[in-house]
Amino acid sequence: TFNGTWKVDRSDNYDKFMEHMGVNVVKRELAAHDNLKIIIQQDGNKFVVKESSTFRTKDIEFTLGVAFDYSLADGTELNGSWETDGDKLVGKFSRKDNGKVLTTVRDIVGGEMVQSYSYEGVDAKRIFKKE
Ligand code: MYR
Repeated sequence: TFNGTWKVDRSDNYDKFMEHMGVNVVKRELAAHDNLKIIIQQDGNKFVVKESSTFRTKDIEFTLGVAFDYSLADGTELNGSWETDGDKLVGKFSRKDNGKVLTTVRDIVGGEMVQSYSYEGVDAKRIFKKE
């Protein structure tokens, strides 16, 4: 289950990934220390995600398979949805500004939540520990 409070512990290739997404260096340096915390509450197909970081706090509600809007901390707007694939959550989102696709997967590995991101052939991961 993904339910719980997850705090980012470490990231892999996140700077390169953000650079590829077009995030400027100042924001990337801030994002490297964003203290991202994600509280996930799943009830059947419905999710409430409470995101907080040094950038903002944001509540997101979505239903599996139903597209919704989401904006990144730098203002980039996405539209897409999450689905399940076995025990994983797979998200497919498109950028509204250029139509390009960002895919993301959440998986629980050894008690940690691993979130992978992929955009135009560049991959990154952020790994969260349960609080
Ligand atoms: C959620 O479930 O947390 C809300 C929806 C998340 C949508 C996809 C998030 C992608 C984040 C990519 C970060 C890249 C920064 C350049």
